[in-house]
Amino acid sequence: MKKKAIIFGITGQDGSYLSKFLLKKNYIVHGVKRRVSNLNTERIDDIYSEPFSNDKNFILHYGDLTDSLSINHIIKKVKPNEIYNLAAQSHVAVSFEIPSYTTNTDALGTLKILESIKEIDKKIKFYQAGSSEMFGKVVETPQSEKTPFYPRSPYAVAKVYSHWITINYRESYGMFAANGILFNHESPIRGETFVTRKIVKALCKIKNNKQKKLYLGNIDAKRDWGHAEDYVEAMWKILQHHKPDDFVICTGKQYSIKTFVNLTAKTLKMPIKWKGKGINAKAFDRNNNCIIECKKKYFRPAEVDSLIGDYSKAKKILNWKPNKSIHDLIKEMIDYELNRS
Ligand code: NAP
Ligand code: F7E
Repeated sequence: MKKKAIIFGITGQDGSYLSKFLLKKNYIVHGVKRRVSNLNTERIDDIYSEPFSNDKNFILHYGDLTDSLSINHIIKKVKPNEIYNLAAQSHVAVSFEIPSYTTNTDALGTLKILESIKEIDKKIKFYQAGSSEMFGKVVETPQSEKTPFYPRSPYAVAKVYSHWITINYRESYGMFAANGILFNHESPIRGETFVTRKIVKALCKIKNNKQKKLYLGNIDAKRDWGHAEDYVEAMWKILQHHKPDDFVICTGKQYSIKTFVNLTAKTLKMPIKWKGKGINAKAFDRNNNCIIECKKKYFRPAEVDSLIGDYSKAKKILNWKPNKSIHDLIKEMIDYELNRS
């Protein structure tokens, strides 16, 4: 019998990569999408054609993490073996503007799924999409499963709740409920307002004379960036382990936003020169035109300055490691962007 999985957040970056990964593993994938006024299935539309799937293997349902009835109904109807909770208001900066909605979705949404599993069938395995943002103002470097959390945004606080409620349901009710603590992961289909996609898209346009300037926020922040394709494999491995546990997933390498800009410009063969520091930093092209500036509106009320993870537990127990480097990632993102325009 084929395994059945439900993915909440099917229309997002990870939902798309995970669907394709599970379909290749011969799963029947049920995705939960929300009703929106514009089409939101662009990232998964190609799944309906070869080599992935057909209408029998890939089934979409309307639902919303703020609506327990829809969650309950879908889980009861599908009776899945595994549930992946990837749904979230996932933008950290936006979470400062809509903290209540972010909490409702990113914290209480997780609780609603766990309650439904408890009520319907405690044998259903559950994966929670935790985040390195939970480490926030880091208390140790690099960050591992043992590092205490210090969340710095409504988003991160909500994810800490989800992390602990997942552990609580595992310990209280013997459920297979596991957390991934994933560091930033990107791809050509990353949301366009996250910094990597924003940089790649803008520099490609600037190179082709379709845009004059890119505005950024804090370019001194540092992140541990991996590729989404590698990270969805880790999600699946976490649920195949013989016992539910929590795992940090990362590359163990760190770059600043400024370095990400420089690497992208270098790959595009666009020499740039920086002048000034902090919010006054500006980048100039070979003709001395200013092509990058910083704007206050892209700075956050509280910043996470530096994240770098340690994935040795995942390597040892799950035999997982990242395959794609930041250079592979940037090259892939650029190729996708240039082919679109
Ligand atoms: P994403 O591209 O923003 O996708 C989020 C998904 O959640 C979308 O399908 C979105 O639907 C859906 N969603 C939002 N609010 C919802 C609601 N109220 N009810 C149901 N669905 C809702 O995020 P991602 O990068 O794929 O990340 C997947 C998960 O991993 C998220 O939980 C994120 O917080 C977490 N995470 C991401 C990273 C990363 O670096 N990518 C790292 C650590 C953790 P629409 O398409 O309709 O908006
Ligand atoms: O910002 C700085 C910004 O929005 C990265 C989400 O997937 O990963 C993501 O959260 C850094 C921050 O990602 C701009 O201040 C500078 O320091 O790409 P980001 P994030 O906040 O790290 C974690 C792991 C998640 O869980 C989240 O769901 O870049 N930055 N200038 C900027 N950021 C943005 N977005 N836009 C700028 O113009």
